[in-house]
Order: sequence, then C-alpha cells, then structure tokens
Amino acid sequence: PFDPRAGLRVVLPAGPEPVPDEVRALARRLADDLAALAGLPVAVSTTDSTIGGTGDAGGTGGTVELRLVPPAELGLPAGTPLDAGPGTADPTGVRAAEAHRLDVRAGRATLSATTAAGLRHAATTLRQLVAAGPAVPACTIVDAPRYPWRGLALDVARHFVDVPTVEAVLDVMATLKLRVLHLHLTDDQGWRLDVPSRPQLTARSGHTAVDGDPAGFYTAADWDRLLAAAAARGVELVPEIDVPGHVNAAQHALPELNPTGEAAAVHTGIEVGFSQLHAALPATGGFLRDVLSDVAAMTPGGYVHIGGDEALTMQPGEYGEIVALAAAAVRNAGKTVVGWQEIAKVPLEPGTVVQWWDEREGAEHVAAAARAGALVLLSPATHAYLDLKYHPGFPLGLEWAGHVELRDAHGWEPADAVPGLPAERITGVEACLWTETVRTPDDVFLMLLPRLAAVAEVAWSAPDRRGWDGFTARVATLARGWDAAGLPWYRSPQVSWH
Ligand code: TNX
Repeated sequence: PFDPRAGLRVVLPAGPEPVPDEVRALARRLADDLAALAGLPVAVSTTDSTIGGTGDAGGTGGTVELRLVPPAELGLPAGTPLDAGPGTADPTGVRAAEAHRLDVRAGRATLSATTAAGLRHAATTLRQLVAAGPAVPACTIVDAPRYPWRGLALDVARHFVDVPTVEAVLDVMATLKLRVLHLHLTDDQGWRLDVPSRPQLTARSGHTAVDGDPAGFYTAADWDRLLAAAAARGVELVPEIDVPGHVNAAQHALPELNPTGEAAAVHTGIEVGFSQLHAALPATGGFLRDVLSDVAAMTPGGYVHIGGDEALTMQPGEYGEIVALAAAAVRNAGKTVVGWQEIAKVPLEPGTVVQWWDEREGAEHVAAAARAGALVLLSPATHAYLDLKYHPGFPLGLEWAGHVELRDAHGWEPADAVPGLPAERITGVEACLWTETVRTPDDVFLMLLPRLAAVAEVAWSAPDRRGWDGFTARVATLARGWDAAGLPWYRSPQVSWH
C-alpha cells in the first residue's frame, strides 16, 4: 500500500515543456488536501518540480506524481469508444480529455492524463482513496467517461441560490466528476442574472420568488465569481434564459413585452405554462437579441440554453417563430443552442442539444430531431428529477412524476430512455433540481444527496461497469465526506450507511 502518513511530496514532471498553470494549481490543491487528510503539516517547496508536501520527506516518504502523457500511454482498453469531433455526440472531444490513469504502489502514486481535466479526475480519485484509507492499496485505475455531458440543472429562479451555496454545489459536483452546471436563471417568479442591456430585469424581478420568499440575483461580479469557481473545478457553466414561456418575471420588469403595455403582476405561485412572449410585439425581437447576446458574451463555455418548455398558451407557429429568433441570437454569438424537448417540434440546426424531460409525450419528435442532427441530453423526470420527493412522506419536493428514491436515480439505462432514439445521438445525462419547494441551502443538499451520486454514475459508467451493490457500498463512503463537509443528506433506507 501507499501510505501518505509516511510523508509525501507532490511533483510535476521536469521535462522540456512548461507545466501548464492549471496543472500547477491542481497539484498544489492536491498537495494541501492530501496533507490535511494524512494529518501532515502542509509545506510548499520552493523548488520548481516539487510544489507541495512536507518538503523533507526524503527517502522515507511517498511521492505523488502528475504526468501529462500522449493518449496511448494511458493504456485504455482496446475498443474503448472515444469517438469525437463535429457531428458526433462528443463534438469537442471531452471524453478523451477526461480519460486518466492512476497507478498506486508503495511509495508512489502516479497520475497520468492527456489534459488537466483528466489529471483533475485522477486527483479526485486519489483523494477519495486516501480519505477512505488512509493507506491506499496498490492498484491501477484506467478510466474515461461514457458521456461528455454529465450535468446538474439548478433552478435559481423559483428560489434564489446564493453564490456560496452554488460554490458548495460545485465542490460536490467535482467529487462526482460532473462537468456541466446548467443554471436556470429566469422563470415566472424571478430573474437572476444582471444583463447590461436590460438592467430593469434584475432591478424589478431580482428580489421576487415563490411564496414571496427572500431572493436575490447575480451581479456581473457574482457571475465572474461563479465562472471562476466552476473553472477551478473543471465545470462548464451553461446559462438558461427560458423563452418563450416561463417569462412572467421579464414581463413584470419590461411592460413592453405585454400586449397591454402594462407590467405583469409578480407571480409567487408555482403553476406553470401561463406566460408567453408575443411574436407580434415590436419589443420582443430586441429583447431576445440583446439579452441572449449579453448572456452569450458573459459565457466562456460553448452553450446557451433557451428553455422552450411548457409554452402552453401558444400556437405552434408563434412558438416556432420565437424559438427561431432565440436560437439565431445564440448562434450569432457563436454558441451552440440547448433547449428543452419541446423545441424538437421546430426545425433545428445540426448539433443543437435537445434536453429530454417529459416521458409522457414527445419521444417521436426528439428521435426525429436526433436523426436530423440534434444531440440529446437525458433528464427523464422519473429518474433524474431530484426535485421530486424520495417518498410520499418526504417534507420537500413535488410528486407530478411520482417519487424518486435512490434506486430510481441509479437504476436506468440512458440508451433505453427515449423510444426510437439512436444511442449514438445521446450526448449525456443531467440531473435537475427545480426549487419550487426548495428554499434553503440545507434543502438543496437534502434533495441532491445522495441522488446526485446515482445520476453521476449513470452518466459516467458503462452499463456493465455499474451495479446497485457496488454503488451502495461506494455511496456510503461518499457520505462520510458529506458529513465532514457539514452537508445534510437523505439517509435512504435502501443503503446500509456506516
Ligand atoms: C417541469 S422540466 C418544468 C419546470 C418545473 C418542473 C417541476 C421543465 C422543462 N419544466 O418548470 O419546475 O417540471 O418538476
């Protein structure tokens, strides 16, 4: 076994290539974390190649080495499908970047990957092994994700989720190797991102929420802080501006979006489907263009989500017109469009990401859009909606699609989720936390944990590489980390927790 209590140092390769800053930063974090876990003093060496650890570990201590290597050196099993590139479900080659290897022997743990993203995952695994150990059995782990898009959608509109809480969510996401945080920033009840072209949106709708609860919004500075926190954890932020339905907060702030020209009343209820933009109003086009280009400009990632769900008062023609305007604004800003499954009813550019949620209807449209070039992101409500109650007596949560116990969140196969959908068009899996009943940071974690770990495993692991028994053993170990971090979680009776 590798025993970090014998002393350790973290080293970077002293090759001819300069070590990227990102790798340097994550090596430093790993050094601090391992030192804390092993109960050693943290010392950062001044030499170039030794960047953290006890410094004088010398011959007795262990070495943790981080290496950037060509893909062939990872030793991925032959036939591991990492097909990537334009037109595939992994357009930017995320999975190859995330592939990694961890070799643990007495005195040395070696982390190898082709990119910083892969090294970050290997470091996460090593941290978890030391936390469970602290002596880590000799082992070799070679791993790569099944899907590039492994996400969490967080509704910060029904109830606001402040920056420190989102940072804590990002910490949990990183431990689960999730890669995308999709923020549902706007809905009938509130508007949560200050955008330069329409400051009235947050001025008038930034402090409203379900039941008149306290709320807020992200300033440009808050947004930069979220982006930095996400980037440090290898997470991409995908902002959602939900149109053409779910727009009452915009219509409260901007009277010109209403046919009457009067501001809409604040909405503090949780009914859906009553509000809509109007294609015939002169203000609508400018609103979509300005707001979506602002949001695209504020987003370093490749995607902007335009919503598109539950526009229940609209005729297909007007719905299609507005979705087309929103999609064009996003594309003109150089981003890829994401939308809820309803957008599959209108013509889409190849590569558009369609997010499946409502298993009651629409599979044929989603499958047809995928055959025409769209990619599909899977959030089937009966498995991935972490806002649903665990069981009928659970105090938080909705029940419209039933209950989601831990086993429901884990026991499903993405390739079978949408009837008629070609499996190679699936780009990933995303859990969703809607916040109609979720008011506090504790509520957020009680709904996410442990179910987010289950959905993360569905998104990462091939079906022959995951099973319920293995999952329950591992999730019980993860729960110790949640306790250590002071995060509340639901003690599902389906697991023997330690
Ligand atoms: C459906 S999912 C909605 C949301 C609700 C959620 C509650 C989707 C695209 N729309 O507006 O918050 O159900 O579970």
